[in-house]
Amino acid sequence: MCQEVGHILGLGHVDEDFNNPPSGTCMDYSADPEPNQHPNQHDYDMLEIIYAHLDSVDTYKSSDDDGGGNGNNGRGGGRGKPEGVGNNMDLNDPSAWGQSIKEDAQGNKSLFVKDLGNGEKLFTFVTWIQ
Ligand SMILES: [Ca+2]
Ligand SMILES: [Zn+2]
Repeated sequence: MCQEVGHILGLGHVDEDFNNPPSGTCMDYSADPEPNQHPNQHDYDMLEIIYAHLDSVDTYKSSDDDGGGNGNNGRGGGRGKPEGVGNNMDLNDPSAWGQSIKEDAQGNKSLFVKDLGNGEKLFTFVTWIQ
């Protein structure tokens, strides 16, 4: 369960070798699962990187600044997806995701960013399940 939740959050497998020494994280395949029942520090470090807040936009604060709008003003009121964003894109088509900026442990592209203009960016997280 720990590994599947890790996948959902964007983590890959440490390795898929059941017979090497367990590495102490639930993201490792192992015939000796006892030491592998929790995330390790590397997993938490990866989550920090994946979910790093890299821009200066504070959506929580902006929802206070604009009078607590909830999306009806067309700019999203600071919460959730701004109205209309993505309506003209086929997000099932990877070419709509923009530039890849991160790879998972297996080297698969796992995070994309597309600049939508007007200070808006679209981030697409891709989880590769094996
Ligand atoms: Ca292993
Ligand atoms: Zn897995």
